[in-house]
Amino acid sequence: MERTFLMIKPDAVQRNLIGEIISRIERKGLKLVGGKLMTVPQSLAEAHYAEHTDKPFYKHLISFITSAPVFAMVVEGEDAVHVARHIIGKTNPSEATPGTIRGDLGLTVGRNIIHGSDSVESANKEINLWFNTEELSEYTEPREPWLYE
Ligand code: IDP
Ligand code: MG
Repeated sequence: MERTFLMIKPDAVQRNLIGEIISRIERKGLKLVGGKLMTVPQSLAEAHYAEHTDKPFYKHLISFITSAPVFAMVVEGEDAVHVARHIIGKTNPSEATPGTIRGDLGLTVGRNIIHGSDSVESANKEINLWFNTEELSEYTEPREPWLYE
């Protein structure tokens, strides 16, 4: 089983979309193993988006992510990193396929609803950055035999 890090961004929290988004993740079959509403400290935002330091949108990105609470999550499932990115959709919501979270709920790249780790390596890094091990739960869901062979 694979784990990935997801973060519902301030725009979606302010638009009361937490329930809608978690519902899509649950219905897909991914298991929530950690979750918290939090205001992101500047240092965490900078560490999380370190790869984008040189991008023209970096300053706006950091001020947006720290501007209001986010809902950070860890989800688990087979091929979870890829599956989550797939249901999230393309970075720019105006190009994201309808049926995806960004394709259905967003309009512009600067307000694109949700973050999802882009590889197993970044997922592990981001999970460690955002969560302590005691904040993550291991449990079995009764639906699992109906999701996996
Ligand atoms: P991703 O979130 O789909 O992995 P990245 O390229 O890693 O996309 O960019 C990180 C975040 O930076 C995006 O989710 C979006 O919030 C923001 N971003 C990316 N490109 C642009 C842009 O061209 N203008 C404004 N914000 C951008
Ligand atoms: Mg990315």
